[in-house]
Amino acid sequence: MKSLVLSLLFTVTYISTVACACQSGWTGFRDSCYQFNVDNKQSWNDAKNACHKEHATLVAIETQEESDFIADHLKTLISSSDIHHDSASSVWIGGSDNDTEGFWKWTDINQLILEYTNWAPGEPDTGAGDHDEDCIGVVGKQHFQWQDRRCSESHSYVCELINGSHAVG
Ligand SMILES: [Ca+2]
Ligand SMILES: [Ca+2]
Repeated sequence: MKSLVLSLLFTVTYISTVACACQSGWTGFRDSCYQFNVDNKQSWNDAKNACHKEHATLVAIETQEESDFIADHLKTLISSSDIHHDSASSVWIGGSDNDTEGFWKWTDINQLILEYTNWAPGEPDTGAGDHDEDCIGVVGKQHFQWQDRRCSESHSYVCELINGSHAVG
């Protein structure tokens, strides 16, 4: 009887862990679910609003592991012919210095970008002096490291649902 209870307990625990997966169209990593919108190109603001409609945020990349996960996933989704072109392989993430020039922030979670950064060499360069590159994109040609870019450019984007795996399960 005791072993039956234990095995039931194990089964219930196992099923509830598996059932707490991401919604269809989203991919789980750690405590978040991610939606990779590579065929839908938007300005940075429109991309952010599109994530909000999904009750999610424009992705905040806070660790090297999360960065590797996203880069690896994007490599499988973006065609190799596009990967060498800035405009074809750029993907918006949730960082900007819209509020205060030079202070980069994960806007949706209102957190200054301090501990982890992954700028491409020479970035951020604020657009060669005209100070209007206020939004962060990752660029395939540069191994999905970060560039500051003009927010009005249309690019693919990644949404993140923090604790999404728990919310669904
Ligand atoms: Ca994150
Ligand atoms: Ca730049």
